[in-house]
Amino acid sequence: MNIAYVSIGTNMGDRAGYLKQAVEYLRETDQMGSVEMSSIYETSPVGVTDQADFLNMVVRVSTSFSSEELLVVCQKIEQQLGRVRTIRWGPRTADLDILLYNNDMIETETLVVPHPRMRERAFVLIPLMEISPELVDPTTGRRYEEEPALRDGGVILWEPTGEVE
Ligand code: GSY
Repeated sequence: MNIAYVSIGTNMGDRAGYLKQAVEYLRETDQMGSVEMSSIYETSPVGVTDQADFLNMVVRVSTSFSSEELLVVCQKIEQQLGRVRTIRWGPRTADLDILLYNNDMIETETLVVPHPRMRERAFVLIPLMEISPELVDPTTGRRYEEEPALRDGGVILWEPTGEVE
């Protein structure tokens, strides 16, 4: 089995509902083993800042899918949750980004892993460190726990883990 980490974010409509449904879809997918969730955090928007606050979480999945197959699964779930790509960096019903896939470094036309911006994003690092504080970035060899962005503001615990079922 492979171990992958996926970041899920939403800032439209029933935000908690979209997160719960995304986790449910992952759990229902064939070739997906365990799906372990972080808590849910409310986070200030990064990039385009003039938009609604997000809810963010990270899940750790065990899967027999390849990284490219997992990407297709994530994109399908985004579509099932009604995502329409309009403004880049703009509001969205659900965004599923593969952060890590085993200890692999992947660079294809469709997928870059580790996610190229994850080390700069507190809304990714905080839930990621909640699940797996020991993780080391395969490109830098540094522990994510040491990343300065981990101490950026704008990330508030919204619903502790265990309450999403
Ligand atoms: O890359 C994910 C989408 N996204 C987010 C997000 O999920 N959370 C926050 N806080 N800001 C974001 N900006 C973008 S784009």
